[in-house]
Amino acid sequence: MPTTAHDISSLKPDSPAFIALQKHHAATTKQTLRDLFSADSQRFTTFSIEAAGLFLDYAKNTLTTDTMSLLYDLARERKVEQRREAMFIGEKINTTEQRAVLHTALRAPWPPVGAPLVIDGQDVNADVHAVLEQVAKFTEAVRSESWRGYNGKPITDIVNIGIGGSDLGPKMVCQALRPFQHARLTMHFVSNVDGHDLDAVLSQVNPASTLFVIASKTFTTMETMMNAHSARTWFLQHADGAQESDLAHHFVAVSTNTEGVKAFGIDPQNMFPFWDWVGGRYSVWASIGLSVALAIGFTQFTEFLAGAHAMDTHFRTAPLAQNMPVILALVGIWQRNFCGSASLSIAPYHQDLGNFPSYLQQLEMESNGKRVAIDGSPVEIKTCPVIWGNVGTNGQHAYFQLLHQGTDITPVDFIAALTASHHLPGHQAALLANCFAQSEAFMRGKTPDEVRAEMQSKGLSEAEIDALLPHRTFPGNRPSNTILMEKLTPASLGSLIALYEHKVFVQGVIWGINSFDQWGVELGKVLATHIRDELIGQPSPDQHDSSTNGLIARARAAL
Ligand code: G6Q
Repeated sequence: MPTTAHDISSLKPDSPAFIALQKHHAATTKQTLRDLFSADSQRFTTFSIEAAGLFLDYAKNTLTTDTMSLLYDLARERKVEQRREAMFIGEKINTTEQRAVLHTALRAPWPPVGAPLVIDGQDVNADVHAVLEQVAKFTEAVRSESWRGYNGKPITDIVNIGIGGSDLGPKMVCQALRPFQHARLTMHFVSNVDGHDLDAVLSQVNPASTLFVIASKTFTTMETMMNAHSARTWFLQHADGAQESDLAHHFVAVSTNTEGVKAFGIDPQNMFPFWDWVGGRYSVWASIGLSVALAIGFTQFTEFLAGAHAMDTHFRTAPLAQNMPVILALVGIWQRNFCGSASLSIAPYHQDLGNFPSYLQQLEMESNGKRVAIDGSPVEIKTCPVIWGNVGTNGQHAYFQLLHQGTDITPVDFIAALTASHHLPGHQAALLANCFAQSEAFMRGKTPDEVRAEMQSKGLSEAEIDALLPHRTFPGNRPSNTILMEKLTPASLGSLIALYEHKVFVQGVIWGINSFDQWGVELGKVLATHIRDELIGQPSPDQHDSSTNGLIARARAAL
């Protein structure tokens, strides 16, 4: 049975499952990864799982089968299975906004299997299908050149204007699926209110063959509206002889706000709607994915959705102990709440996943960066760690030093595709070798004895060895997960994103927080408005401290 969201309090340190895990941690803290691997030749088999086209190896974490079974007890105590079902059937689990959370419905097959999903009297599956048809028609028209610019030129450049959830998803996915992209189309993404962002793109494109996709759930976000208005003005100034009516060939909108879209001057026929039950950071599957569908075509877009759906089905049906998102989440809980890790580094060993760490940064930190539980009580344990990272091998030549020898232990998620999308000989083996070598080195480290023997074999004197020994020793015992896919395709990417979405969900349930609101982001949306008015109008020094007043004064003198 699903639970109602209201009865969810925060995870308390005196919960029986939490106490059992604490005791277990205290009793096993001396265990090292080296010991665990030496003691069990089957460790890789025991602590790995395959699902929906992905393979997860979590053997390089300081945990045992006892740890996992205590973590499954915790998941059961926190009613993960019931809450999971509550999400899938459309209960309003986003309680602070009274909304259902149904990104899974965006990738459900059509026609729907089983009973229709009805939210507030609306058939969700039918709505989703209708918008997907609209997306299919439009993307086909642009790609086949039947949709053209105002003077008959085919579209060559697509500029997605949006920020946060209306930018990070489509940008990350378009980059990741670069090899699947239409040869004629170049994708651009503008998000920052800093005019340098839009300016850099406008300087590269021809207005007559450019399509602007204004992506904003609310259609009120300051950055997006300012960029959209500037793009509109630029178009009218730079497209030879273009009239207001020509804008219809070059501006389309993705939004839930029909009135706002109309007020901007975009015909609602050129608007791709979505719904308030789709959170911004979960919206790449909805019409916010329009830029993705334009880039890779609708058929491959449906493969992307199908990949996510395969992970949804696995997540919804697999028992806890055979459930990849649940396991990834629980390993994260172990690292965060028992081993004390404050951050998680994401290391995709795939250049096309370059934007994946910042995508995950929003997904995890905006969802689970919370300090009160669903019932309003303060949480008493740590919630979301800091998420950060960059592609391998680049990170190895920069911050991996800290991961190997720094004073904090930072778990790493390595992500790699076994097969490359290019044909350059040698590169893929070198890339994967680096990926596996790093996780092995984090796990094993290098003992003083090993370092001494190594230096002795190189003929260093004992004095030199003694001086260098502490610097060249690696403590090891540093945890990591490795996620592998056969190849980075629309389907495997869909599955990968859904894996992390569900991981975030499970962790939110365990901590007892609402993963689907974002009051901190909402705060940011209003904070700057007053100061902007003061920068360009009358200052109000009595509203601020001396530092803020000083900064405002300096900017006023320059603007
Ligand atoms: C995502 C957040 C946030 C949002 C942006 C853009 O979950 O709510 O990142 O996506 O602030 O909002 P709009 O799409 O409304 O412009």
